[in-house]
Amino acid sequence: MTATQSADRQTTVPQDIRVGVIGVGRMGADHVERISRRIKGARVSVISDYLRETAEKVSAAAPGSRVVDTPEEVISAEDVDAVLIASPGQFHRDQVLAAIAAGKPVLCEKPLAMNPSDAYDVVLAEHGTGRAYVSLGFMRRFDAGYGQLKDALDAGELGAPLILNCKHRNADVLPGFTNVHMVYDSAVHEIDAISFFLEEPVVSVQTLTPRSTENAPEGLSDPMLLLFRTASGTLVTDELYVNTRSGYEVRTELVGSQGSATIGQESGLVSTQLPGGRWGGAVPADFRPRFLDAYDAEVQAWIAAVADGTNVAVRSATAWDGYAAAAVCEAAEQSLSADGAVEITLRERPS
Ligand code: ISE
Repeated sequence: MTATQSADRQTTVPQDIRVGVIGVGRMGADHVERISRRIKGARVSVISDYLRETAEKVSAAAPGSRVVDTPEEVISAEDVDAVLIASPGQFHRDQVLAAIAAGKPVLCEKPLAMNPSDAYDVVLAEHGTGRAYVSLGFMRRFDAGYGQLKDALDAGELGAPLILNCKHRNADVLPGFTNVHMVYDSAVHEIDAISFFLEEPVVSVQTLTPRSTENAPEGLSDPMLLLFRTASGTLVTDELYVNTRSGYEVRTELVGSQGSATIGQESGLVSTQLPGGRWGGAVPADFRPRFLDAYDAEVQAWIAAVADGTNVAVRSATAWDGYAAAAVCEAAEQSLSADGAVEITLRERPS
């Protein structure tokens, strides 16, 4: 949306923000359905996917949307006010840069880029415009439990944070998932959680690989343990296990000097009716049902920020967060073949 369009909106009846969506695989299709059915103040206007057939199918369920052939056409379309990117990570840098150049707010699924240098290009490009354009899809920032833990920390209820323990388990992952994805696709959520909860940089990371599960494909180190140290000396553990074959579990425990708090142990319905007299409840199959409310809240907050011209919601991850996460991911990846911890030095943060 241009500045004039934004000013017009304040004097005329509010119109829906027209969102162009790039990439409608698993996550992109989920966002199209969210914007079409659950989000207020927005609609999907233009869609592209490298599989045209997939785009057509998703568009058919999004009233008023049309399909174009390329991401560039989505970004430049007259009927697109804001861009949502859910293509594979290696395309994010160029697509986000194109959205910034077109003066359109963009919500990009994580990661921002596959290396810190590419991510820093985005930080500089956005900074050069003098405006905020980039929101990053770290949806956990909008999860109710994450919000409660953050509020407790900020209110000083737990004292000084000493240790943050994270567990991240997936039933399975998509074919072709490698150690690089393990870091840039999965651990990146906990890396952003460090920025969100502790608001300080990570200065070193060590990646440890125990014996792998027989469920993992050849060459994948699963589980994987990452150990981070922050600038003030807080330690963070991240236990990743992405082929459990059971369900989706994300747990976070903050050990503070005045008390500890745990989130992510939602049990939902616990039943004693299971065969054999056992008791149990349901574990979500993957991250979409588990974080449905968080995704909805994230996209709704983004649309509200686009509508009011600020473009980036208050709790959202920014381009800088994406750069900082990429720098830590690179070090975590290097640590896979290094002896011990790898140090991280961030580049200058533009004021
Ligand atoms: C996936 O891309 C996600 O973002 C999920 O939240 C995460 O749990 C999973 O490990 C990733 O592959």
